[in-house]
Amino acid sequence: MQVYKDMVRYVMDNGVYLPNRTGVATYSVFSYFYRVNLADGYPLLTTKKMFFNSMVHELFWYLSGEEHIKDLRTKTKIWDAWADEEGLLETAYGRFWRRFPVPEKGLNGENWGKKWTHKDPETGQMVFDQIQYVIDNLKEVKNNPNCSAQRRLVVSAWHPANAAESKLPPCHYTYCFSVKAGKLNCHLTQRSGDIALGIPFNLSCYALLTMMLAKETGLKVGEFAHTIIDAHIYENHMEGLKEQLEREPLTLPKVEIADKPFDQLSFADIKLVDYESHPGIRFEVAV
Ligand code: DHF
Ligand code: TMP
Repeated sequence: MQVYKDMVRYVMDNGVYLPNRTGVATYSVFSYFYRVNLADGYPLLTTKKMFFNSMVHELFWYLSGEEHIKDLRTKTKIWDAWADEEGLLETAYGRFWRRFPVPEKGLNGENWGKKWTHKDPETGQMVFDQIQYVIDNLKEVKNNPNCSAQRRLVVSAWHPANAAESKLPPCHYTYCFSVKAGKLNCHLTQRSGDIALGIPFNLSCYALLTMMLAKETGLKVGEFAHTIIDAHIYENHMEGLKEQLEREPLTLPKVEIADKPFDQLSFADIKLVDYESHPGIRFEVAV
C-alpha cells in the first residue's frame, strides 16, 4: 500500500525526537491523515507479513463487549501486557462500543426513550449499545437520507473519567460512518499511533468492521479515512520500517465474509483470500 509507505516516509522526514512514558523515544508528527478506497482491495499490509488472525480475534473481542481478555488471550497475546492477572483490562474498547455507561435517567432527569439503552444484566448499570445504534440507523439512513441520524453515526470509546485513571486509555477513540451514493465510509480518529505495530492492525481492523457493516446494511464499501493525532515511530522500529520502504507493495488481498447476520458472525466466518506478502519483520512493542 503506497499510502502506508508515504506515511512512514513522512514521519521519518518530519518527526520530532520525543521521549515518552515508555522509555523508548519516538519520532513524532502532529496529525497525519490518509485515506484508502476499500473497493481497491482489502488494506492489509503486504510490505511485511501481517498477523491477520490476531487482528480478527481482536475485532471480535471488541464486538463481544467484554472488558476482560480471558478468552482473547487464549487466541492471541497482543493484549496480554496491559491486562492484570485475572485478565481484566478496564479500558477495553468493546465495553464502550457495546455497553457505554450512562446515568440511570437522562441528563435532565427524564427516562431514556430509545431502544439502545438497557440495564446491563451483570452489573445492573444503565448502558448504551453504540454498535446496534449504528446498524439500526445505517438502515434508516440508507432508505431515507433525510433521517436525523445521517451525520450522527458516531461511536465513542472515550469515557473521560475512565481515561483519566486507566493504564492505557483508548488510542483509537472515536469513529464515524458516512453514507454517500450507496457507499459506506468510515473515519477513525486516533489520539496516538504506533506506525510500525499498532497502525497496520488498526487500519485492517476498521476496514473489516466497515465491510461487515456494509454487508449487514446492504451498502457498498466506500473509503476508510484515518486521522492520527500523535503519529510516531519508536526509534527501535526505524530499521524495520526502512526495510519496508525498500519493498514493493504487492496486490492487495480480498476478504470474504459469510452470509450471516452481523451479530452471528464469528472468527471462522472471515476468510482472507489471495494474501501475498514480503517476509515478516519483528518489532518490539513499547509497554
Ligand atoms: N503499545 C504500543 N507501544 N504500540 C502498539 O502498537 C500497541 N498496540 C496495542 C496496545 N499497546 C500498544 C494493541 N494492539 C501488536 C499489535 C497490535 C497491538 C498490540 C500488539 C503486536 O505485537 N503485533 C506483532 C505480533 C502479532 C502477533 O503475534 O499476533 C506484529 O508483528 O504485528
Ligand atoms: P500512549 O497511551 O502513551 O499514547 O501509548 C500507547 C501506544 O500504543 C502508542 O505508541 C500508540 C500505540 N497504539 C496503537 O498504535 N494502536 C492501538 O490500537 C493501541 C491500543 C495502541
